[in-house]
Amino acid sequence: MKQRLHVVVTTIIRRNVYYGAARNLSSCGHPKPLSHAYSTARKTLRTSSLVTKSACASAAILAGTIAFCLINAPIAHAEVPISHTPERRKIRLAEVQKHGRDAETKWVTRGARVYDITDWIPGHPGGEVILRAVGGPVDQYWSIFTVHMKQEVYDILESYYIGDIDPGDLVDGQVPVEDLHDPFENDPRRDKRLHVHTSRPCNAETPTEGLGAFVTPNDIFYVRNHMWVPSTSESDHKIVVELPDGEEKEYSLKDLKDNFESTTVTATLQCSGNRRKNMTRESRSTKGLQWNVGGISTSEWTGVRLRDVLADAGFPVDEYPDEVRHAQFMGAEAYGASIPIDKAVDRRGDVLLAYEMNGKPLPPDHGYPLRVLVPGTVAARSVKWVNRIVLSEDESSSEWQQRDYKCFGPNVGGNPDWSTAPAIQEIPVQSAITSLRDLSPHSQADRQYLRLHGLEEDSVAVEGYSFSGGGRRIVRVDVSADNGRTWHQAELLSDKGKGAKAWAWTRWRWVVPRQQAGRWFVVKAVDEAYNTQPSDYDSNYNFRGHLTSSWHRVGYRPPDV
Ligand code: HEM
Ligand SMILES: Nc1nc2c(c(=O)[nH]1)N[C@H]1C(S)=C(S)[C@@H](COP(=O)(O)O)O[C@H]1N2
Ligand SMILES: [Mo]
Repeated sequence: MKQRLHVVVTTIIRRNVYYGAARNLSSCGHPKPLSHAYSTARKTLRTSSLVTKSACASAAILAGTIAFCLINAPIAHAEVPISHTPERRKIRLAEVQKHGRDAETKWVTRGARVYDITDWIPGHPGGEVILRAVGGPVDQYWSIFTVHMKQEVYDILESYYIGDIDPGDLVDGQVPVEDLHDPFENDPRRDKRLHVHTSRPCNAETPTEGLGAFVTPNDIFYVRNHMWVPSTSESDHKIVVELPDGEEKEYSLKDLKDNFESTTVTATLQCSGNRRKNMTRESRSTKGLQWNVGGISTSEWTGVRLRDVLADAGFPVDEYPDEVRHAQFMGAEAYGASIPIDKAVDRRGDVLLAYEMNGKPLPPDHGYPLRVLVPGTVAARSVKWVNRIVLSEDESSSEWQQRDYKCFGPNVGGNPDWSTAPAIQEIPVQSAITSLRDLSPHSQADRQYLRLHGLEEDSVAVEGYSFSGGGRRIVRVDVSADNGRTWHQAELLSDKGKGAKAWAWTRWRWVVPRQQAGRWFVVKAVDEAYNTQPSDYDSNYNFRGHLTSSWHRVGYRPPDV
């Protein structure tokens, strides 16, 4: 209840103090209106959150009430005389460009209008990433960060209006394409074998050949980017650890490599959207990228233990106060997420600040030069290009922690109360068929393979992966050649991964005489807690298609003979 209250009140504060109070101040002609209100409200919240929950709630109620009064009070300055509003002046694009990152006053454009957002920047809820847009248009960024596409945000921007772009600089009323800064300019070239869903930002599946190997080759490891690949380098990259009392400690990559023991962990990462396409096909439409079975890959990750770094930064990793509950991670391009503190400091949790994949520096798409690796947890928490860690009572405030990567009941529509479901962390047991292959005793290679399995007739070789969250081992994989009427146990391959628990997938295979093969092959796995996968999709449906893990079915047609 208190938690609910906290969230509700926080929302009131955001809405009213941030927007309302700020807007009122701005209409009085206050010089530092919005960012001021924003930062004050955010600081109050942050500090109060570490006192006690009830104190926080009262502080929040008070602030919310003040804000409510403010927003509902008659606005004394509502009728600002026309002469007080800034002149509508014509501004050349070349002049806008001079007000970039290094300029004293920073401008942006939206459509054909120009804004001086200098005062807004320090309080921007999305942080410093806003600087990417200054000196040019925000339009292309806002179409990536769609959280801006609403009246409240347009109103904030309008309060910084200073003039219009000179029509001579526009083509069809728009800023010409060559003057738009390309957010994706730093994205790398990618392997052609990846199955691409979107390229800007890049979202691409591991092809079948990658799903067949225990360790996925780096260049065909699936890619899931919400935005662009930020430009970072090993020599410049820094990571800041912020302790609960606000104290900060900074590390360069060299500091990490020189001063901490390096560790290697074999871990599978699975996107919570893996197999979403299966849910859409077998139940109904889901919102999100339609991943098939390739939103999952495995690597040998090398890095330093997060636990060791937190201890070095002064955090008592074995005996910390109950109020510290989450480790938040920020990525250099603005992505963010958090994990429970217990996982972050668990001796056997193997959470790493990783700088290598399969013995090579992380590729740009996978977080170069540094990413978090949270084994056994949904991949959305393994933040790439990580540059800040905050230990806090609260989860990350990012939309990927608060308003996405959560599951709801099959009946819940597309506009849920996000605060009512927990953020996905450990993931459920999963398995999929990645290949069906006909074997014939007439082929010499097949004949040898068949003999290994005690068979001499035409057969089908079935292969795939199985995996469970939390380091839970796979203990059994059940397979069926007749759509689940009769079952057999697949052979589990005994690949050895590194790490304290079973963080990597278990590959399996099965060879079955073709005579027994019906229309559908099916697989389901069982983990060491005897968790297993749901048989149907309807009962497990959620509108975002997260954590699709129902029995995987693949159609089969015998070859024409
Ligand atoms: C130029 C004027 C801008 C204004 C007035 C503005 C305003 C805002 C506001 C009000 C929010 C909070 C929205 C909410 O939570 O409901 C927000 C969030 C955010 N903004 Fe901006 N923004 C601007 C530019 C940008 C640009 C150019 C970028 C990226 C290049 C950006 C990135 C973000 C991100 C990543 C978040 C949200 C992060 C999260 O949910 O954790 N913003 N912005
Ligand atoms: N900084 C950052 N970290 C991120 C993401 C991102 O977009 N930006 N995507 C997350 C999601 S949803 C997934 S599934 C994994 C994908 O990691 P990969 O691209 O290395 O496979 O990264 C996670 N970490
Ligand atoms: Mo993901």
